[in-house]
Amino acid sequence: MFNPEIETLPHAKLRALQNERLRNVLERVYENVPFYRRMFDEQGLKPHHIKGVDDLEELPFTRKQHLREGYPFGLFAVPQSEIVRLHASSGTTGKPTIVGYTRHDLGVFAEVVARSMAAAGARPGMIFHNAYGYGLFTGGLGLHYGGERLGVTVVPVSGGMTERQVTLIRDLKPQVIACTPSYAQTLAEALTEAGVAPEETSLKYAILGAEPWTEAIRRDVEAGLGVKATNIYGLSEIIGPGVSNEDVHEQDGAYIWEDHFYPEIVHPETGERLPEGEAGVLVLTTLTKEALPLIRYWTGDITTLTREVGPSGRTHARMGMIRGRSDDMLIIRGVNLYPTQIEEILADFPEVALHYQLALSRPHTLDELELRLELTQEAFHHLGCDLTREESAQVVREVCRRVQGRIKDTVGITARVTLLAPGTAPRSAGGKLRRIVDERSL
Ligand code: ADP
Ligand code: K
Repeated sequence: MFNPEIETLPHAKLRALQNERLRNVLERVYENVPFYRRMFDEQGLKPHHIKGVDDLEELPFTRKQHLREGYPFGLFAVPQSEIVRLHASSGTTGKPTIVGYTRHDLGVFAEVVARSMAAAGARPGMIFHNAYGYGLFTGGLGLHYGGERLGVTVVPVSGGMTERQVTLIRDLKPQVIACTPSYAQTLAEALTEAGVAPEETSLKYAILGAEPWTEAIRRDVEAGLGVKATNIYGLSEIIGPGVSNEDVHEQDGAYIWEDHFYPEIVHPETGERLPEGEAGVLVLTTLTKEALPLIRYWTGDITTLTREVGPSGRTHARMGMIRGRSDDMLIIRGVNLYPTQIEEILADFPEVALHYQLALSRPHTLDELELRLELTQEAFHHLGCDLTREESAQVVREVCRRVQGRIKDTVGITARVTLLAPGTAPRSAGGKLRRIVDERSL
């Protein structure tokens, strides 16, 4: 364990620590974040009315939409001069969600990732191949500084360029790797193709997250890379990856580092707290964040929670694998995508009708996105009557290319775009166009 004292803190002490930290964070958001002051005022409450985590139910949820309304820094609780780093994740529309960290927050981030990596099997002195994306995403830098804190040798590979990754794995002989589960499958195949058998790789531990996965994928990665794989979970709004991680000897629920993040599971429709073990939406409250403290943040991720002490002796709550989403957010190669982002882009293309179909498949190990669009009647008529066949084919290609470019530029995902005649996208029996066709079998 990276921090045995905290990770095994008896329940009563952990609860007392959480309550004290919660009261502190509520005072701070009331003083410094107009959104939260309004929220308390509207409930007729003052921060001191909430004595501890059991009283949290009296407060409403904070949602992605509130971050969007305050874009970019509206929910920050400290002046910009105290922010030492920004990251971003997908917003529901063209603007991303911006998150910020004080120096203290970055210390917490490194600490919880170090705990996560240690739980995953990493030890000081090991070599760590970090194939999470660097940049505005929290993944790359999050694992990077957590790795440094733990004391591993970090190789900041980032995502992509699979051949180079294979070379680095063969030559540098890392014991630990972090990436998305689907990319781990891709790497396993590339290693096999390069003539490296799973039992010959130096790799021992894989830390996988950023997208949903299953026990079947775990078996596949473990066999393909010759590793033990654990689930790392997190989201930028709360801190990034490292909100929770499984223990490599248990592989039975990811420990949520509860001295920093207080979890609840609530009913996706009523918002009521659910009894332990029932599946619902994970709601998280940050207990120590300075720059962007969030109270009862609605993650949208569906899972279960247990507070039973784990076999490792850790007392923190454990969450199951993510089973789905309460909203229509899609995750494509670890990158979040909201259909509303696509709608906003399409609004700029008058040739294209507003009903579209997003088709997702995983023909091999990685996700593919196809966007099926229909021409408007008017555009279709124009192409058919005013232009030659060749000219209209040219126009269609051009529109597809521009839509693809805009998606790539705003969301960072390469989509295959097809443009169809009006009314010809495949519809269900009732004649309704299914907007999302997700054919990835997880
Ligand atoms: P990250 O880079 O950690 O994926 P984002 O903020 O971009 O952070 O995305 C967070 C979302 O990604 C989560 O709300 C969840 O839907 C998904 N996610 C992250 N980790 C996992 C995981 N281990 N299993 C399933 N989904 C995950
Ligand atoms: K993600």
